[in-house]
Amino acid sequence: MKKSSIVLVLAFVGAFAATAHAADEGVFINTGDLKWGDAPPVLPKGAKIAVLNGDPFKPGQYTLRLSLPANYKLPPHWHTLTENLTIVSGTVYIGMGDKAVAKDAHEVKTGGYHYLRAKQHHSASTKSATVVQVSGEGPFDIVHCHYGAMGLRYAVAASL
Ligand SMILES: [Cu+2]
Repeated sequence: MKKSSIVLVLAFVGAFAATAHAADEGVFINTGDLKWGDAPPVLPKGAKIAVLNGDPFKPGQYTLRLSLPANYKLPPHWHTLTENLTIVSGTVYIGMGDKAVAKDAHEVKTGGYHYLRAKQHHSASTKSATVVQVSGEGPFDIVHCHYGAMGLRYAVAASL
């Protein structure tokens, strides 16, 4: 089970590496140019991902967007490196710690920003369809706090 999930992640990385832009002359993207695909299986079903710059799964700068449906719940997890989150549309609710407690979540609305230190435990959820932009230094990974919550602990090939 675990092995087959890992293969899926690697296939996903290859697909998006092909669409990642070489930034020699800069990157100029409008919303309509974004190429959306299913997010890797380490994320709960329903999320879409578009890579704007770089390869999020390799060392170096990256920018990606996640499109999350209404009532989406990303269980408690952490990232090896820092994360910058900008809310493009909708609202994301970010809870800190190992348990997702809805009443304690920070509400970050359209245009809002969230910075997360490396390895801070947190969770995220939505009430309506929401698009967030994530940027930072790759490789971007997701490590679930509760092993087995998603059937796969790591989202990035470099961590496997
Ligand atoms: Cu996160």
